[in-house]
Amino acid sequence: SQSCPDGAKRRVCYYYDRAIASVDYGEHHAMIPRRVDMAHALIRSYGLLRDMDRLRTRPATAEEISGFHDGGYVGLLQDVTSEGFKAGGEMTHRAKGFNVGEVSEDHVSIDNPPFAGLWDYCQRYAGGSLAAARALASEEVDIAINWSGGMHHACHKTASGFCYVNDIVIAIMELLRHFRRVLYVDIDVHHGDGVETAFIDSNRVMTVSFHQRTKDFFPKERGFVSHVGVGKGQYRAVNVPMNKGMNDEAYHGMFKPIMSKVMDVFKPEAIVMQCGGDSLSGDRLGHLNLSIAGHAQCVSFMRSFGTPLLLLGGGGYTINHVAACWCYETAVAIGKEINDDIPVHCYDMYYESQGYKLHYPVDKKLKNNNTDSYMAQTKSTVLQNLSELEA
Ligand code: V1S
Ligand code: CA
Ligand code: ZN
Repeated sequence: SQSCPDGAKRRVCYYYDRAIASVDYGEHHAMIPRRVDMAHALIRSYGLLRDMDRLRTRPATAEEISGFHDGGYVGLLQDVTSEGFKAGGEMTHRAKGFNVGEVSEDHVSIDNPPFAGLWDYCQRYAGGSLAAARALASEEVDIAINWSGGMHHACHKTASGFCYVNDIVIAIMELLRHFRRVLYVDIDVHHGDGVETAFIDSNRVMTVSFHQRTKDFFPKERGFVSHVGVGKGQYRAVNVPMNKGMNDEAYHGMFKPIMSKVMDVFKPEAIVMQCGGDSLSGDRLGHLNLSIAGHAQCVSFMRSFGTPLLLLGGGGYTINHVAACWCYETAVAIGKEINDDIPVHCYDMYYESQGYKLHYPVDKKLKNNNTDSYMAQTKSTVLQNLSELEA
């Protein structure tokens, strides 16, 4: 039976491409695209596919991707697939300028490695987000989902933070053809820098990022509360920096009042939400302490406004946690309650450490380093900035 807190059902469409499951960033890389396949397997075994339309589409073309990205950079991404990556050769030199394959200080791990099938991967996840945006613009659906999208760090001519093509910017540009104002909300533990930069001076896109902002945390020097946008975009970039250990209660003490005010002053006609699962408790890279229910409350809160909603993935490095989270959020989008017991399915062994339950416990020993006064100060500054947009 379908039920949901605001009493209204939503028409949901869902994009999934199994070719993404076999994408491999390299042996020790943190990003494991198979987590999207795990989420899909869970979604299917809970029977949720019956409640959504499947969005079948083609990969995004070079032309569509060049709507945001530099032509030379798009050419490089295509060549990584066709020629392979020749270490020490001309290709290495060319790729470095675009931040693909740059060797880090530790000389071991690379954030944006070149790998076989890279261009195909980018085309597929960007194609999903573009098709999702078009489905929302057609007004045939209320919510569109692409868990393989959400690559918020990619810039005009550079890869960054595991992201090569910024499917979010491409989807927002498509939405802007049909909607006057688009709101972007980013609950990934990292700052949504690529999206913020792309629309920094726009009065038609408001970007809001909640993120961990601690010394040296990626991306450095981004996402301060004082970064509010420029020119016509002034006060339309919103940043909510957080310290380690943020729990559900504290997070929602910020998220709900800030997002209510954003909805009030900006009045978006469409919402794009990046649901990175690295803000969950126990993530391998992030240090916040959200439960799956707390993370999903952000989705249900944004859903409750009844504005066309695009849900995207993003980070998430403890793969059983992120797969469980995106499955639960799919159920929230549909408006269906699902059982806490993980059904028997092809990936069920991954959930042994969480007792085969969807909802795993948060870290009770992790201290919340966000003091009441820090929270009050941050919230008050953000709300004050937003008041500048009041008519
Ligand atoms: N934090 C972090 C982190 N960990 C890694 C990493 C780990 C293992 C590898 F094999 C390769 C890389 N890189 C980083 C960060 C980038 C985080 C990107 C998050 C992406 C997202 O979740 O927001 C959206 C999908 N990079 C850095 O901190 C840069 C370095 C400064 C340190 C790490 N080394 C690997 C590169 C340079
Ligand atoms: Ca964020
Ligand atoms: Zn992240």
